[in-house]
Amino acid sequence: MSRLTPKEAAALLRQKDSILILTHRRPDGDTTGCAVGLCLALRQLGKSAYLLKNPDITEINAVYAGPCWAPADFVPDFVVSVDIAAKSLFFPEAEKYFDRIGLAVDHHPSFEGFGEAQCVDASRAACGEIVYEICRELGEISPETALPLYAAVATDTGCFVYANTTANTHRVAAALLETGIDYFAVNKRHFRTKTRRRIAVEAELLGGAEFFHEDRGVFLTAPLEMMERIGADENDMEDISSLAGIIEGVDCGAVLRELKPGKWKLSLRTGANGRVNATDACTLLGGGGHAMAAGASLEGTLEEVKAMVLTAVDRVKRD
Ligand SMILES: [Mn+2]
Repeated sequence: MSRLTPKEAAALLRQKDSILILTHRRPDGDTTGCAVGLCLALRQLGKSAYLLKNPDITEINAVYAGPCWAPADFVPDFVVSVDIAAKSLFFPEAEKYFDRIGLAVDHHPSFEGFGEAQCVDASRAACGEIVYEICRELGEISPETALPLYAAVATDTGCFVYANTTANTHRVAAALLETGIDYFAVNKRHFRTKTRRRIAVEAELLGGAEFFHEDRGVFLTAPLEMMERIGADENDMEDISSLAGIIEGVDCGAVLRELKPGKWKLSLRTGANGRVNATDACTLLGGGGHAMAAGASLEGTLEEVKAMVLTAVDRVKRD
């Protein structure tokens, strides 16, 4: 096991061919953009590189991945994971590669430390910032590579507004813009467009907000019944966890989504004041993530999972 800089990671990749890139379960813009960007940069060197087909991909991210999905008979010689922090985040078809990860690239403080080589930097807002550096070492970044990498960096920072955004995030974005990509279209699609079903979901979540900790904490809940009533699907739920953070005075937003009957996904978003460390709270619940953004999987009725979340948050909160 070795820790590599982006430059060393690029040198390792130069020695490899027939490369399979893995994204995480319920893929977001960061894991998808990283995988596609890296795949195209490797192909530019004449290598054979593919993404393992992720069955959970949503329409908004699928547009980037189109040319990269591996054919069913692809046999990789080297496997790379991007933006995957934990074994539990490997989707079922990816699990068989867990013990074969040659290079793990990630930016989560809770990264579990798998992979023969690792290129991990928890100071990066998006894994896309690290993959950008790797791609830059591999050669000149083409607009085709830059576009998914821009989507990675933009989406993990909520279009450069979340507290994880740094000067480096902007430097990476600037370098990607200079390749001539249509970033306006990316940003319009990800941040300035909502389906009517999405607007109905947001209205339900905000209308049903339940406050705790003297209005500094809030539960926003999306039970299956509500999703079915509205006709909302995965495509209408992209980045729904950021919704709690827009409520004035809230520094602990818990978004609970029922994925299957009695099985919930908690997304915890907390404030820059450090009152609640989201990773500490989610670790108590068997999950993990970043200090201000973490998650966990929970089982029970809505009332039961809310009680579990409240207990965990109470244990880690500082006043
Ligand atoms: Mn990420």
